[in-house]
Amino acid sequence: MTTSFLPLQRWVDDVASQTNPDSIYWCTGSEAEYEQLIEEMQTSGMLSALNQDHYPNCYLHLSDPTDVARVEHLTFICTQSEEEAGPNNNWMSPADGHAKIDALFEGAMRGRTMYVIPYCMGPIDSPYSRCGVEVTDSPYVVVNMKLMTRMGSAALERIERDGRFVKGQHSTGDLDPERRFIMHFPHELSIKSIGSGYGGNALLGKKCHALRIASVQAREEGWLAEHMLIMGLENPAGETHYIACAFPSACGKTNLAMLIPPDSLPGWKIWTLGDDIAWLHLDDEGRLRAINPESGYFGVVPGTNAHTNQNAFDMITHDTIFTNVARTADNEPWWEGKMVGEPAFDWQGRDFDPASGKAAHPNSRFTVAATNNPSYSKLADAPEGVPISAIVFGGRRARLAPLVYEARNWIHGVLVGASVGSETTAAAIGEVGVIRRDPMAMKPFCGYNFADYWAHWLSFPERTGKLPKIFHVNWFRQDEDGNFLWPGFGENLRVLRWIIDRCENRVGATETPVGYLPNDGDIDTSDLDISPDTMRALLSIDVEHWKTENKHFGDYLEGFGGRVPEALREEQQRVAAELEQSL
Ligand code: GTP
Ligand code: SPV
Ligand code: MN
Repeated sequence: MTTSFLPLQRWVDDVASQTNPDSIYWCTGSEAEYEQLIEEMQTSGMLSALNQDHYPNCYLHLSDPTDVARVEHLTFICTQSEEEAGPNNNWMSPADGHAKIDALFEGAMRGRTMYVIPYCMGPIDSPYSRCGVEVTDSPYVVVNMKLMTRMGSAALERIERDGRFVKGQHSTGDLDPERRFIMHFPHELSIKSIGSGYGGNALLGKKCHALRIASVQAREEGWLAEHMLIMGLENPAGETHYIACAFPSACGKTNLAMLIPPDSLPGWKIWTLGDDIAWLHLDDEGRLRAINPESGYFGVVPGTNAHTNQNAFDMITHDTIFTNVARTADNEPWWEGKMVGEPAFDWQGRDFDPASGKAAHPNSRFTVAATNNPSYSKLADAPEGVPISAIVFGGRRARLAPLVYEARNWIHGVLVGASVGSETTAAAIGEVGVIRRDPMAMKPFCGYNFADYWAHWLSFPERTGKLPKIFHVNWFRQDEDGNFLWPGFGENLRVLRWIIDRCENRVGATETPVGYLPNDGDIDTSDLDISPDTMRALLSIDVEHWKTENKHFGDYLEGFGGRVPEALREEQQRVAAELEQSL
């Protein structure tokens, strides 16, 4: 297979003459192709089969020990002006970016096969979907793209019909961190990535295309590309509300998206539409609708067990690729927090020795098709997407943020999103557990200047009167000893229920300078082992702490200079003034 679409054929030829692969293979996306690649990777040692009796069609990939997470310091946005990329991004001019990375691509695929992967982000027949083509020398990338996207012949047909696609050029190179770069050229609709085979660095449809490139297109075209899960909540009366939630990396999106209702909330059902990315458009009636551009999950493994999330636990017992987990003596995958079995070999394939650290890497991941999920919603394939009732921001905050609060209006909601701060996690290389600003959970993923991004968010009320309400949640508040105050996981539905009740105007709330808080008793805690004091602590606002936080955010805005929208500054100052007036 090749293509009748000349610009694509020409680009593939150009990449091939630069990188010199031994052969070129156009992916069709068939099951047979997937099985063949899995077979070949077992022969080459890139994958190993896990216990096929207990984990049928599950395989393990151990990455290079220096290549285990996203590399934000090596990720660049290449635009003519540095201002356009903004202080939230690393910047290079397009000329410098190409020169730097092209030198590394020179001959990089020698001795290897170059795979051409046409893919479609979003349902194949949705007007909201966008296509791309990734060329890569990694068969591991191909099988992951097969699970994560609509990949192969149907996508190619759409590209030939539409006449446009995002170009993604990837090579694992020599995996030397000194020769690793992820470059984005938003105005050329192109991505070049070399030196990593891991997740968001290498599966270019995901963060590179569906967030960084798409966020730039979304701004130009009047929509939003966000780091959000999409889920449906069906109440016992059979009514379903859809919500979209933005939490930073490894802060609970996958778990929330496939939550299992606790026994105390009989009759509720949860439907998963997406666990990581949402594309949001206004429809003809002015409602915000979401599609999930992906069709699979690349999820955090550690912590997954029958108590935290039985759905996720079951989902990854078959047809799953594991990356960087440990293994038991009888070749089952193992990770910290699995609660059953014990590790014999660690994530580097060595005999497990507790003295050399964790058995599974903290950012070890599973890749599965979304249809593996017991709570998969068929609407994930609906071309028109689903209408969104609420947008929910969140993060890991040991102290500051209450369990839940509601923004007063859209402008305040944009402030709430823009001021998301969260403790860093193992999803990116760097120190873990330090609080950093992560506006809308998009710090690593917004392809342009945050100041312009906030202005774009703020422009929505001019276009519709039907915007969803905006909330903030925090499952991670801790006591003095570092214990989580809130049980989390399935019990989070109690909080989501309050959010839906607010959207339906079924419940009151207390107005504070930082937003609306639940009234005493309005979050149902029946059957929960949680004291009224703890509940009050979870819903309390420490005014002094909030003043400091608000001031920090004001200082952070200064870093974006005159580009910061006036309305956002005014809203931050309004909150500051009201905090000053409260006791
Ligand atoms: P990315 O895929 O990196 O974007 O992350 P994500 O937001 O999908 O994170 P995920 O759901 O995979 O959760 C990451 C970690 O948070 C896991 O170790 C979970 O066990 C933990 N976690 C998820 N939900 C909760 C919760 O409600 N409470 C607590 N305490 N931990 C949680
Ligand atoms: C994240 O880090 O937010 C992820 C994992 O979802 S990766 O695909 O590696 O970016
Ligand atoms: Mn993510």
